[in-house]
Amino acid sequence: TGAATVVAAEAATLPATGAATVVTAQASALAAPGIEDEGADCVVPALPDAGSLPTNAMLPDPFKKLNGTRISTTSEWRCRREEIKKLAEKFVYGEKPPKPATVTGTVSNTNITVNVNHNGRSSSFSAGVQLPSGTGPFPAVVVLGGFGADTAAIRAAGAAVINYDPYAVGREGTPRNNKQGAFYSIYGATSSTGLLMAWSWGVSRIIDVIEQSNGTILRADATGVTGCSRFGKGAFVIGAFDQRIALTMPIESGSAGAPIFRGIPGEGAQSLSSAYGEQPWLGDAFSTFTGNPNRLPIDTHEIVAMFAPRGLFIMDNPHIANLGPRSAGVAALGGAEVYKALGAAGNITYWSDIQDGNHCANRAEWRTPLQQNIQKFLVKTGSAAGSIRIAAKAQGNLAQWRDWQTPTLGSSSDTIPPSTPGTPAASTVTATGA
Ligand code: MCU
Repeated sequence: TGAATVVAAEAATLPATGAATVVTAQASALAAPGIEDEGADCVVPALPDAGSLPTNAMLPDPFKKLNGTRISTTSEWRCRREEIKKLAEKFVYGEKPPKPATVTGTVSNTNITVNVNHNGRSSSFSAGVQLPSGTGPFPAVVVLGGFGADTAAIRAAGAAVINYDPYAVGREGTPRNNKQGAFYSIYGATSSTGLLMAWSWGVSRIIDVIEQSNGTILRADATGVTGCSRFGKGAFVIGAFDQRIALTMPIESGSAGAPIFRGIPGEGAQSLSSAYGEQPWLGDAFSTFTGNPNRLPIDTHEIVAMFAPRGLFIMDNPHIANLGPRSAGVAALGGAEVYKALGAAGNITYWSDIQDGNHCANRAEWRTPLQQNIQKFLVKTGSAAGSIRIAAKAQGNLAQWRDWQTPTLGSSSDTIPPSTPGTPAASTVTATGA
């Protein structure tokens, strides 16, 4: 793992006393780990088979490990998160392959090119760049699809806009057995991975190219992502599955995005079978859950939890029931419990308190929190605390959806065995996840 991880892990081991520690905890809470998947080295037990999943009408306990015990320290979250990631890949979105053998490309003031080679196959795509005023290198927000996101506000806040065409990486309008786009050119047209995860892979490769560039135009440690509607679903999955993304801002994502799957039927949102069938957004394996989400071993509150402690600003529209705003609010409330347990409650914002009911409208209410989030997580000059701000008409009750309580997690040092001669120092053990 990289140096940034070590810093975060060491900060988390400091005793939780005194004002100085609060500052340290805040600094640690802000740090994105700097690698795509911090828990890649975790040993995850065998996942359940689709056929043997129990029915559970409640949201699964995000703190409960596959072995049945609950995590009790913050350091255990890293590998519990990896379990959630693997479950989400297996049952919801399809697998996201790790970084391909070769990724090359260029970053200019106007364009990013990406070339990928893997197992004898290759593909390429590009994305437009619009810089803000001022002197770089700049942070950047990847904007999917070009509508719904306030790109003027993003640039005015000091971040570049990367205009990403998700369809270049995973096309819509194709049958599940003939998926197309740069991802499927590499991993095959019959890959069971859905479009949302393919889009996620594409953004990860853009970040690879930024990391490999000379760093004079765009900063690799300050990437955000946003998009509205189907591209809100995309932004949600993209941010969840790449921990280099410091700020994720999904807008009005609807079914297959933020809303808890278990809440969608009761709320009358776009049905799971409709969302599954409309486009191959979700992975093929989700087909077995479209009639009954209660057998899912995870739900989207745990996808929200995968972001913790990174920046997450979910924007939602309470005026369109088809979007499942009540279910999205419950996902935020449930995921926020993990943020709380990690001491990062101020890093998540959910906002559906808006006037204009038009889908993907440009909204005055979101401009200030959008810019505050960009300044805090990307420009790194701000410190505004996030908040959960759910419109009265879309209030959900987390208590009705859970049968678990949020633990007080001990500091990481609780799990570190006393060091013995010849073994690595305690902080090193923590940082490598042992
Ligand atoms: C909310 O996102 C989708 C919705 O899931 C689809 O059913 C509909 O066709 O398109 C929405 C969208 O992407 O609108 C721009």
